Amino acid sequence: MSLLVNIFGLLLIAAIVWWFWLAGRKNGGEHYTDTLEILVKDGVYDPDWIEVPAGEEITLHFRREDPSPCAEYVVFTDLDISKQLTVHKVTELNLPALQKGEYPFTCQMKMYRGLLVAG
Ligand SMILES: [Cu+2]
Repeated sequence: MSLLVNIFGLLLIAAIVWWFWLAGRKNGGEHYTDTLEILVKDGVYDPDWIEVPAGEEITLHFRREDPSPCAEYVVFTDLDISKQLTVHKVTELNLPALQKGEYPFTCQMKMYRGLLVAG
């Protein structure tokens, strides 16, 4: 009996992990367009998971609505690119053509976190 309970428990955990993983990807993921705006507010980038085309120069648009210094810069550590964001304005950030892969972006203290997925 307890074995059955354990198996059921494991299956339940697996189902929950699976569901959250899928749901997270679905909610967070957004396809890049040249009009996509990334909202910078309340400690999160929205969207915080963006699919972008590899091998093309792209321009990201950050709309910063958080006046706190925390949100002032967006930093792409792997690309050695950072940009100061203006409050209540849209700041454009040009990126070079990317190879396939994942490129995290953060504020300078790494409290805001997002991910570009080039593919
Ligand atoms: Cu910060």
